[in-house]
Order: sequence, then structure tokens, then C-alpha cells
Amino acid sequence: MSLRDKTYFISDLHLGASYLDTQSSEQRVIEWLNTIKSDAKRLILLGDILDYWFEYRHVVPRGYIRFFGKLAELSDSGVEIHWFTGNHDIWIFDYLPAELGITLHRTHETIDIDGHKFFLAHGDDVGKRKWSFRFIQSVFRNKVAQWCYSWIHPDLTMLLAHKWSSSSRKKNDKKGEEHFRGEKHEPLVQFAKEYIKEHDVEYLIFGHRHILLDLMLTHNNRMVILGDWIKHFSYATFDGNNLFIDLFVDE
Ligand SMILES: [Mn+2]
Repeated sequence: MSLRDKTYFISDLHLGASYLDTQSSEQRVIEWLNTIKSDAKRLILLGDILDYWFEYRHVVPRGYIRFFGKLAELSDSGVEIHWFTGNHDIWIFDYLPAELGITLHRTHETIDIDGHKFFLAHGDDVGKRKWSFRFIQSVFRNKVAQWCYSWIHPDLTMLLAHKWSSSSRKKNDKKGEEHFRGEKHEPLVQFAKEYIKEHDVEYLIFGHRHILLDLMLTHNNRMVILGDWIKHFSYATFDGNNLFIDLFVDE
């Protein structure tokens, strides 16, 4: 038995997205989870793990059975799992945390990992954002709006949600949004640079941008944007002393 001492980070799997082969992407993540289960102490899911999800009071959407089962298996075996919601999986309420034994985080948080301070955020609720994005976000997070939404038939809302998600992805693709725009033009880099002036953190880890970025901000502040599981299949590992970024290559 190897020692369980590692913390793993992934984000932006977008499982269930209509533009992905859901079964094969789910399978790939499960294969990766199998490789980490013997030495993982902690697993941090940094948002947009599911492309769309809405928990009703008594009913939950179809799909993701094997993925959820694997998370439950890890959690039952003692792996501490943290799920930070992104802008695609905000509507996780009390079902998944209870069923899977995970800790849910609705916003960015600084947590201590093996004596090191990590600022963790999906990345959609920090830094400079368009007013339209902020507006939509405040509606999505509004309790009354959520309640009203829950009374629309799910077959309809799910259809619309998947259509919206795939059209916004196409738009981003067209605009070349998913490429590094340079430090000055990356809101998360700008945010991190300001944040470390006033806060005592060593690592800042983000998702959301679907780019792979590993940047030393100062000699003791490092920021990472985790990439995604659509084209990068990337993840980070912290072993208590060092942070590594790897790609999960399918064999
Ligand atoms: Mn996102």
C-alpha cells in the first residue's frame, strides 16, 4: 500500500456537454480517478465538472452514473473531495454533497494544504467580468429565480440549457477565446497579481479559462490555470512540497 499524501486538482470536464462524446469523456475521467485512488488524500474539483445540472427537490437529471459512483467510491475509501461550483454546475444543492460525501464550495476560498495556503476559485466570480456576465450570474444565483425555474418542465429546460451551452462554446471558439491572451489581458492574472499584494497565499489555482497556465507571480507566489478535459486532459498534483502539472494520456 502506498501512502496517501497527494492532493489532486482538475476542472472543466463539462461532462454531458452536447458537443462531447459523453461516454468516452466520462470513461477517461474514471480511468484517471482509478490511477489516483491509491495515493490521493484529497481531490479538488474546481468547477464546470458537469456541463449542466439542476437538482429538483425530489428528482435529479439522468446520467453520470459511473462518474458519480467513482467519486462515491473514493469518498467512501477516505479521500476528501471538494467540489467548487463553476458557472455551469452552480445548481448543485444538497443532493450531490450528501449522496457522494463531498464538500461543496459555492465561491472562492483559501484553504490550507499541508501547511501551504492555496487560493482556490473556479474563476467566474473573481476579476474583471462583463456586466452582462455579472447580471446573468446574479440571476442564476438568485433563490427566487431558481425556485421559479424549478417549476418549468425539466425536459424543456435541459434542452435549452444544452443548446445555450453549445452555442456559447461555438462563439468562444470562433473568437479564439480559449487561447492565452497575454498577462495584461487575462483578468485572472490581473486579479491574482492584485490579490497577492494583500493576502497571504502561496498558490492560486483556477479553472474556467480552458487554458493551461503556470506562472510565477513572485518568487513565492505561483498561479495555475488548470486547462480542461476537452482538449488538454490536464490536472495538478500537490505532494506536500511541490506542485506538478500533468496531462492524462489515454493508452
Ligand atoms: Mn467556467
